[in-house]
Amino acid sequence: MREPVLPGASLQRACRLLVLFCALHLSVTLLYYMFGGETDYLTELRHFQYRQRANATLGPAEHNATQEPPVVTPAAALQDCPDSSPLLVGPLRIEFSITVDLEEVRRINPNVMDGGRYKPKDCKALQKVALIIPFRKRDEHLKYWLHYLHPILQRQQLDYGVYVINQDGDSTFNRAKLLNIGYKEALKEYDYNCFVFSDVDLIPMDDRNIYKCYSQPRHLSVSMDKFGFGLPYNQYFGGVAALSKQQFEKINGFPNNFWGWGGEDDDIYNRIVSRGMSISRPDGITGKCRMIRHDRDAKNDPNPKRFDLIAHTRQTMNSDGINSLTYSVRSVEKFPLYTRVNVDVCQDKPC
Ligand code: UDH
Ligand code: NGS
Repeated sequence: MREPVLPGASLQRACRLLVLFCALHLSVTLLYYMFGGETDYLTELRHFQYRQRANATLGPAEHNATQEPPVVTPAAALQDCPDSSPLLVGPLRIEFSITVDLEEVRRINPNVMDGGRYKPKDCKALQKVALIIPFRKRDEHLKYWLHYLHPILQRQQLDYGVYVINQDGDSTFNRAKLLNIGYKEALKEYDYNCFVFSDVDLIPMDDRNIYKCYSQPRHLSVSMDKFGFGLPYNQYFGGVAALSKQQFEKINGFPNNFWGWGGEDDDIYNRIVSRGMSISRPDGITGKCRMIRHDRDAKNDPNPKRFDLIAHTRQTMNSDGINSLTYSVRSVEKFPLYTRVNVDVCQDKPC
């Protein structure tokens, strides 16, 4: 005889089946998540969130839909600046009829820090450059230099500092010795690896003429207006030049014994060549620059000994240079756009 089917028993069986089905569904879903079965939607959402974060840290020109998830960059680990700065504009209009107000120069260069220091905010500069200017009583020229050079150097994305080395007193001017002093004094402040030595009255006419160092010593003022936009002679190394720390040390720096005008730049050229290096230069268009016209300065007459001195560079350069430099610093002044180092160059007297 068949047992009667009770309504309570079939309900119980149906419930057991439902619980079994739910458990099965739960375990399949769990396995799917654990072993990579993310839905396309979830993957898309995650990538979208990455892109949102990436775009928030980039400039408008750098937005790129195919970009990889970004690495969040702390200030200390910025990416290197590009080899060629995207901020360069090329040829520049340079004129000396305008009046320069240093307060205004300061206002339009808000990122230049005290003492004339600057470094890019959103990338790590490729070089740390000290700009060294030999100086005495050329304040009007210095205003033009600061007015034109600060914006250029920032567009070149350099980590830089400006050092005006002022020869105190009325001794005979000594350009090369002031440049040596600038090298030493700048290194006391920061770990510079490149040194650009610039006359105060020379302004580049193209910001693609980068004020940085190259694999060979670099001559930057290669196409001056006063020479009809060319070189006065092939070995000319005057005006503006860049040497890395290693290049400068390799030639024992510059001579200290050229008192008065002329020849010290030829001596530097001789040093470079005698140490097996060559001169690197920009092309004649990129290297165009203007000089501020001026009269000969007091206490800087042509040095009658200069021809004899440059005939003996190879013999003198080992004992005359950065290794024999003596001077005394009278004061170091921090101005908003430059650091001024006042020095006694100790002509005819021990320091
Ligand atoms: N310098 C000074 N003060 C001086 C002398 C020179 O600041 O009293 C600096 C300044 O940075 C200058 C550089 O040293 O740009 C070179 O000076 P220089 O006199 O050797 O060279 P420059 O080409 O003049 O400026 C050469 C003589 C110009 C005579 C012009 C006659 N028309
Ligand atoms: C050469 C000088 C260099 C000088 C160059 C340009 O004759 O020091 O002229 O001078 N060498 C000697 O005198 C040995 S400039 O026209 O800029 O005054 O830089």
